[in-house]
Amino acid sequence: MSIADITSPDDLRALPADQLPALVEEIRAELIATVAKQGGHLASNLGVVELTVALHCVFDVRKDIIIFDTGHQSYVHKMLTGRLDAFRKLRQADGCTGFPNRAESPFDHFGVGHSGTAVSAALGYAAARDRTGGNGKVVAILGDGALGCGSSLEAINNIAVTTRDFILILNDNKMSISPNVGALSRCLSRVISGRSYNRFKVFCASAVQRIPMIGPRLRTWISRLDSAAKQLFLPTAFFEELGLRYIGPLDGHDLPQLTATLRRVSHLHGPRLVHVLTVKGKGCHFAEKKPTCFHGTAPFDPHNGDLLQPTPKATFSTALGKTLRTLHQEDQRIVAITAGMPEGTGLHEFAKAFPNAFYDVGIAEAHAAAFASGLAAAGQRPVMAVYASFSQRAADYVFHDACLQELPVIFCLDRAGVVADGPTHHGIQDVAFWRACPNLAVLQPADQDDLAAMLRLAVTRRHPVVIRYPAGNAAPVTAQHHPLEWGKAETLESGSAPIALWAVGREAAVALQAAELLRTQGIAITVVNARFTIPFDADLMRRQLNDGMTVVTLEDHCVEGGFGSIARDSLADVPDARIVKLGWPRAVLPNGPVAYLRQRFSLTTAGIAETIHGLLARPPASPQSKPPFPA
Ligand SMILES: Cc1ncc(C[n+]2csc(CCOP(=O)(O)OP(=O)(O)O)c2C)c(N)n1
Repeated sequence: MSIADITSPDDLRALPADQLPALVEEIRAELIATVAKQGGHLASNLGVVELTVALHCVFDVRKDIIIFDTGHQSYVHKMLTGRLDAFRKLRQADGCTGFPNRAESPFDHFGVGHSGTAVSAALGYAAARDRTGGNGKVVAILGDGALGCGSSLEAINNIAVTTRDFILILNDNKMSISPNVGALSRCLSRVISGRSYNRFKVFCASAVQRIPMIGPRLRTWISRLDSAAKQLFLPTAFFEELGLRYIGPLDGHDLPQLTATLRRVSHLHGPRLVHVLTVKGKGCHFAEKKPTCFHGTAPFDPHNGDLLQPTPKATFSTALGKTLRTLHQEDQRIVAITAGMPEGTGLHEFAKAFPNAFYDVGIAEAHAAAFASGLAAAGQRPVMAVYASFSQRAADYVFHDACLQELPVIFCLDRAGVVADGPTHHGIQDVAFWRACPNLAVLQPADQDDLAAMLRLAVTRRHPVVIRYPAGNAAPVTAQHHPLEWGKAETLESGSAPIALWAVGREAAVALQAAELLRTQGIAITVVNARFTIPFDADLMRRQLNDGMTVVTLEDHCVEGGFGSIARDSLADVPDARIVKLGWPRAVLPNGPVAYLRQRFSLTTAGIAETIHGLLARPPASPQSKPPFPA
């Protein structure tokens, strides 16, 4: 039987054990072929092939609950639950999403994407089962990186007081996206010695048994010492003190042992933790060698791992890393912080150059924000870089720790905008929260030069600043920017048509293309690079509105609560003000690549030009000679 014949979890459970190794190989080949074509998460999935097969052999997802933390490692689960065809179209509009998704399959028991939610959600399932007298098993699969999330630890702290039947699988590959960090990670690495301990234990037991007369008695005595010895060699104490029975460490690539142990564990009672050791990228030479690069990847050549399209040289992430290195040389109080994303945020080179000024706190955005605030309170100049979507974890900390106390922390939010990974990862909601935070400025650069100038300006300020920018190309949008002035926008093009297109951040590149297209159609619009979202250049926009212009705001953010909303609210006193907001709807966006989504929501160059044509066809707004209310 091949993977294509597995159309439901029952097919796998019916498969004779001797056919499983071939299936495992086939799954690995499917993973490599699909991710090579569509991009996605490779190394983590290659690491959990045997584990996922074993889980599906032992547990029945029709009645048992399996919840993956973060969910980037759920591809094998998708294949084994009747979604092979959809998986082959991973992240496409008509294919699978990249994460477990309740709308996609009844076997995706909980939607995930951000780390540190699985144990809580699974515990919710277990509590509901206990309340309703059910008997299904509940299993959470947590990576060693996500174990360090505050939310995971909060949930683990709650297991033993909430339920008497819970299985936590710790998938320990010693890696987060980069090598794992923190004291817990060090505690887990004692397992290396744990393996020696297991070998030593087996050796002692058989040697002692052979000693005539006292051998058997000595053996009983030794087994009493065993649990004490285990505490020395294995990370048992930590989990057992929290009320979880520790089982392991298991070789996560030994399918028969994994299946047999999980079967035994499924019949035990009480909260239990199964510690499984896996290798990130297992079975694929380039992914094993470079697990960080192949954690999440763009399409590549499946034979050697070479990326099919070179990544743009100028990205906002590289610009951040480069500018911060220069700034740190000028002012050593400038330190950099990330939450498990040194490569993704472009801080890895900074980390290499200035290890004493760099902190990777693990997947702990909230802690990172409070930590940065503490550094700022003590006179340092912290710059914290995380992805916009994950920064939402830290929202209260930004408010409570940085904003209320007016501490000069710079929060750099990468991947701000729609991304390839779907709704859990789009960075399109955060401005709606930042706008309510006192003392907080929000800046959005159009390109790498704008970002560098913004960082330089931000480090001179005495309050918190958010600088947010998208993934990808940050090549200059203009040969020469106007010097950056606090709260001021930059007019990139002035036109005769009564339309001012205010582009936010990188949307400036799209706005300029739309202006170019309109010019070929005989329409010359004005294009403004907003630069500042809070405080934005209300004076300039007011003048344009008073001149009878229609302002079109364009942002890679949800239109509700974004720049357009801020502008409209601020200028609500301008009579007949025409501000048209372009951006993403307040909705769960469908699956699909960024280009597809832009097409679907008319945010392409052509779509924007068409909207502007529609606006020009309406009767003009009446110009105001002076503002109706005193400013
Ligand atoms: C709150 C949050 N922060 C950051 C990320 C980005 N991220 C995705 S996977 C990952 C590493 C997870 O490591 P681990 O749990 O050990 O899983 P592995 O990939 O090693 O299997 C990170 C940091 C995220 N998904 N959610």
